[in-house]
Amino acid sequence: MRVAVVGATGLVGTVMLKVLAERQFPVTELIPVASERSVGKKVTFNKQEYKVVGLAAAIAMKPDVALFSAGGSTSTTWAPKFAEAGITVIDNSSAWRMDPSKKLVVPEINATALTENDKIIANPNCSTIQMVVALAPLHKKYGIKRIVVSTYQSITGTGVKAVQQLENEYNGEKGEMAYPYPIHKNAIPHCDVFLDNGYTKEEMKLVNETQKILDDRTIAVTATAIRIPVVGGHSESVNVQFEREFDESEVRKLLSETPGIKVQDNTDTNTYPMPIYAEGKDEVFVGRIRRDHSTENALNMWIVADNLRKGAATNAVQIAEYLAEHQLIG
Ligand code: 2RA
Repeated sequence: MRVAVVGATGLVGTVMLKVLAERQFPVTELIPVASERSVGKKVTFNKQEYKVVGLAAAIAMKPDVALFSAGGSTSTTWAPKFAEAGITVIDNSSAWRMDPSKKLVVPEINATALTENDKIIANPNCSTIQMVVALAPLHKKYGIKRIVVSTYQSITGTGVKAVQQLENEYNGEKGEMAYPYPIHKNAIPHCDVFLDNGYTKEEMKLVNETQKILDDRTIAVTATAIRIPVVGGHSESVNVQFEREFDESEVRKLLSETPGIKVQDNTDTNTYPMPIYAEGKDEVFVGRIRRDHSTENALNMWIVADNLRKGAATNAVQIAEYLAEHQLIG
């Protein structure tokens, strides 16, 4: 399979290359793609060096599939050009996620909806992916009525500049700021930009994308997204209320038996998910599972995942794997 990675020199693009190699995706030709200023740079894939090419050159090389993680404006302009050339695009930006004609896919939940006609497929936002992976089996069994989520997000979600800011602050050095405030020893209740409704784009992604992926606009969602000085992954405190009664042991069993979920939950041994241990893994880790006694049919849980892997690169590669396995690409 000829595979293009658009944004190959960025944080997520680099992880996409790593995951493609780790999962032995059948790459016969790798086409690393980046902006004109990066053309000619070299990236390593499967112990081989490849030269970065520009977007137009990549189309001419006729990849079977293109994994995009190069920002919304690049996806808006170039995903249609790749698609028109017959190349299937899996886009990690927010550009196409809420487009009614595009599918927003978490393979464990809704990959079966994909057909050969889907030439631009949207990869959901990282904080959405880990939440819906944990909640989808519970929604199927008990029907979700309402979700209240607070996220504690890794600075890697912002990019290299944020990681550098934390390092500088930790070392007492001055440098470029990715955030309006210090991130070291701080928590910033501001991920992405504020909208007129007082929420941030990140918070509204949790609302809108969750409803689209679970295909249920009646699910009420409210979110607060917080940035914390962590690099291993995003953590989320989720309160979920169901339409129907549930049994806690049945919830644990259901989650434990769901592919992609690892339940880490034992207060006797202080066992619960933490980003420092989730880093570099592809599972969605769930713990602190406990009934919310303040209202009916409600549950609290703590959900952690590596936002660069299952939250972005691995989910995109898993979509490509599904397409390849079902002869929808290649
Ligand atoms: C963030 N989810 O964490 C957003 C984009 N990756 O900043």
